[in-house]
Amino acid sequence: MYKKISLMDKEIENAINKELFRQEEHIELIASENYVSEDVLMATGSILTNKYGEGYPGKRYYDGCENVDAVETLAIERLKKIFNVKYANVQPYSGSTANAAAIAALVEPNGKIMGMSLSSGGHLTHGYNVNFSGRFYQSFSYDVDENGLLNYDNILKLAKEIKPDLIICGYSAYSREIDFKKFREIADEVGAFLMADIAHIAGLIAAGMHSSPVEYADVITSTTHKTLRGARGGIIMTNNEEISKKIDRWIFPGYQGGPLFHSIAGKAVAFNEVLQPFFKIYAKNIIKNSKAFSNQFQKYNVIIISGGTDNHLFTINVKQSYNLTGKEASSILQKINITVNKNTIPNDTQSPFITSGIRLGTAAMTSRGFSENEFKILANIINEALINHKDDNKLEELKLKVKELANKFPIKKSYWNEK
Ligand code: DSN
Repeated sequence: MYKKISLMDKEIENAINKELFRQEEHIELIASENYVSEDVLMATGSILTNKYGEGYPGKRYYDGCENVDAVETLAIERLKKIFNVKYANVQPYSGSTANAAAIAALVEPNGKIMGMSLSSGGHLTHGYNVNFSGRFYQSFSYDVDENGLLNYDNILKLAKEIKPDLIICGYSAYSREIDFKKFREIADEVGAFLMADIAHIAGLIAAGMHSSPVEYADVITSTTHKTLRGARGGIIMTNNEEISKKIDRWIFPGYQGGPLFHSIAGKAVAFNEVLQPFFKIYAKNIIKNSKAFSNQFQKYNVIIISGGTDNHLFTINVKQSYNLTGKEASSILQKINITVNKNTIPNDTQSPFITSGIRLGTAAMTSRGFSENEFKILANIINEALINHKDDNKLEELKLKVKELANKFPIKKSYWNEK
């Protein structure tokens, strides 16, 4: 269990401790969240936050960097080992700055990029019109087909019409395995670079539970805090030396200033955990749980986008299943201590703020020890709540069940003893 903190600043202390209580009492199903170990927390909250060190290990613009050099070098070496890559940059403050630097390393301003649309499950940084990626580049998007699946023939056809400089694969809300080899073939056919943003599935790839893009993508970006269960931030990897130099320059001095060494230390500690045998078991359980969870919903005739899941998440069409918007469904679940996020579905008629879907992920609760059985119970609770959302007594009864379940599976201090 995480501990309460004590600060001179009582207002912030109070908000943090209330958040600790919220995290413990709620069932967390946001697919991009997780519970880091106390070691990761400690490294992230360490005195490394005091240090400046623009540049890279051995080549800094400041003195006194010998210790942070050791931290950053360990982070880089561990990351290279996890994914079997030659070059890694661990400085991105977030997945978004990682993507900004990676795209800049591959495409000139106003060049053409092609990624999946937001409503099909893509990310803002893959070309959305109000994001840098849609403002500084000519952006084009592909969608999933009528079954909610990637259709590689359609993507190739579009790529031939557009002739993009860069194709982006890897998504925020796509529940099926990605065929990176097919994406490479499409990119080769139209002379484009290929970038894989594995933010969501990085932990599954690291554990060998999802195929790896390393052989196929020119550049791979990720966050470190989703299935990878590390400190919040981003990373970029490549096997191409020339591209790696451009990436380093686009991170610093291109988009960022001083590295956040406390965050890099938190990443490094998590990478060491990812390299341990227990992490493989964890990743396997995430997928097992996700399949059991979505299968249970299907027993209640709930519509899952793409018909199921191969990874840690899936999206429910709540409009068709319960006649609710995503916003309504997520607010109902919040009332009974279940946290999800509203999510657009393919060809959504609602705005991203309302949506017709909710996205559910199993990475966080698998960290707390949930197995298939608990996820089946949870599917039943969610289904009951969304059907009976006007019945306050029913919601109260379900909330008690959720609290009981959450208390039975406290947040863990460490994952090292897991078998
Ligand atoms: N915001 C993240 C997610 O929830 O998937 C992606 O960056």
